[in-house]
Amino acid sequence: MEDRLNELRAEALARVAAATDEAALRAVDKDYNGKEGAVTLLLASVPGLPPAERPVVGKGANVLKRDIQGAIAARKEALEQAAVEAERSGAGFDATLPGAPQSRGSLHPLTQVRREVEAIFTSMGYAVLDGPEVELDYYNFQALNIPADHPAREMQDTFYCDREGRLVMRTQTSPVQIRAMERLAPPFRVIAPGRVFRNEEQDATHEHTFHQVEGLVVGEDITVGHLSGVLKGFLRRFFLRELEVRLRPGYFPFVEPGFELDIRCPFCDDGCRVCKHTRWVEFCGCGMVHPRVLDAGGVDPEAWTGFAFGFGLDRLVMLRYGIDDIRHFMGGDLRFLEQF
Ligand code: FA5
Repeated sequence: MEDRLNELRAEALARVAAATDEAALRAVDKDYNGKEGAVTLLLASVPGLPPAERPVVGKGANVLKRDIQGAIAARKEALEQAAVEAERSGAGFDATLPGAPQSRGSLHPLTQVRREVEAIFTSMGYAVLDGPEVELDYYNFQALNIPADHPAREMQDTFYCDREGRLVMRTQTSPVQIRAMERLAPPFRVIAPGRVFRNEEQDATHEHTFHQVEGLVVGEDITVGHLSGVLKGFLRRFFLRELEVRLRPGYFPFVEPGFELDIRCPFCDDGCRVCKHTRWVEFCGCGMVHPRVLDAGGVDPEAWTGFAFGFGLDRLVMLRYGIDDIRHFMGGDLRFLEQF
């Protein structure tokens, strides 16, 4: 039996030494260590051997198996090394050629601007919150003072996720207002940026999937003055100059009084395409948090007041970069994305 082991060893190691590629090495491994390999079969025969021979052959075969595997690994490395050497010293190899160019990716403009918005609000003491994109009808509508049969539901065409209408793709980031109140004890200030969805016809300024940034401040004696001061402060930091703003009455069931806040067009003095020649650009919906909404969030409306706002992030990015069609954002066209 020991002769057989020596024979196999000599044979296998000679084949490894003679192998010139990886396929040949794999064949050696299979022929000796594979399922039907010579060493494997030898090991399988051990239980049938006379007791005195069993340990010698068993141990010998195991050592041989390891040695063959070691020789294969060493040979493989030597072959690879040789291949590299050959390529380096061969004609046509030019170590001075520049490497293959690596193209560098960049963050989506919506991500860049969202981070900037977060940084500005964080510096004003706001926490940044997140909320689910698939939301309960309760948070998206009911708790925001929009009961099931309320006409305001028609202002935002909803994608429903189930037949019962209990789960919706959130149509606004406002549900995070309720989630924030449930979780945080006043006073607090938060923003909640995120993706929202509406079953709307798409055009240059409307997408079915877009982004909003919600803001909510709850505290003692909060007033409309605080609301307009915060938004003005934000706009100044974002556009790096003082932009005139105006509040118009606006209806949202979850605020009272409610407003639309417009900003003076950042692009012109006397009317242009962006402001549709009105010199004003709509910026956001906002107002004082409705007592019923405070109540739904578990905040005592007798003790606390608050303001809330919600603006479209996509439209803010469009204003920043002069982008004329919102559909570029999700169009996946690299020529658009590479500019940022
Ligand atoms: C709201 O969604 C309210 N939740 C805002 C709010 C929050 C009011 C807190 C009061 C207090 P509105 O439907 O107007 O409001 O949408 C807010 C902003 O989202 C708009 O000003 C606009 O910039 C953006 N927006 C609305 N619909 C679309 C759309 N289809 N595509 C892109 N942006 C949109």
